Amino acid sequence: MSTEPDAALIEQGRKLFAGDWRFIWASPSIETLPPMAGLEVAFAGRSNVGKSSLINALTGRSNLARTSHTPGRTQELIFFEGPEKAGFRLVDMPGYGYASAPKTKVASWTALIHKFLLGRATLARVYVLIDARHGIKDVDLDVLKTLDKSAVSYQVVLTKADQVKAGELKTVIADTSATLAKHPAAFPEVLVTSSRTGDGMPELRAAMVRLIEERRR
Ligand SMILES: Nc1nc2c(ncn2[C@@H]2O[C@H](COP(=O)(O)OP(=O)(O)O)[C@@H](O)[C@H]2O)c(=O)[nH]1
Ligand SMILES: [Mg+2]
Repeated sequence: MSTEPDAALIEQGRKLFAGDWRFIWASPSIETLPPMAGLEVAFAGRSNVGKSSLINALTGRSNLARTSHTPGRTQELIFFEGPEKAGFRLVDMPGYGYASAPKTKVASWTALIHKFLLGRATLARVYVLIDARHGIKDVDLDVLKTLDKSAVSYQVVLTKADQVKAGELKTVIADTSATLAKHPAAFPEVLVTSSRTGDGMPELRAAMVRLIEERRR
């Protein structure tokens, strides 16, 4: 399956994300999730990988999702809703792999992340964000394993592509693709993005339009 979007999808994606996006809900626990409705797309990844920045870049809003220089700040699932009448939401997930947090806290966030990924019927896709400077780490593999067990389609998105040289980027794409080849449930293609330059945003928006269309057929 090709994920190369055509011009019409790119334009629909631009329109969808140019609309009015707003914060609707924050859940610190699995018991306090919003009622299931519409479609949800979640962004998962280590603390500081660029999840909140990506949501801001997608929606063209500088401060919809709160970004942070201090890793481990977002400990809740944060829901944003778009202009689509039938309901389309983005979910900013708590970061995992935050080494300096207390162990019990890390355990409870990890449980929250894994429970959400496994048990949410409205969750249509998960984008697993990987820092282009670092590639896939062991904590990321744990999340990929959980996703393999879930019914959710998932894809890896490299972030901060502006921070690496073209040659290094090629290597990290090849290494990431090789890892994904061992995860048949994952999209084989890796999306390359930079929230700073906007690279990859049109393609990512188009991919979500395609997902919405597939689900409504
Ligand atoms: N150079 C660069 N920095 C980025 C990019 N995306 C995020 N950052 C920075 O990385 C840090 C963490 O970003 P944030 O979105 O809060 O990460 P989160 O913890 O995954 O939500 C912030 O200082 C951002 O400015 C990017 O595409 N390029
Ligand atoms: Mg964040």
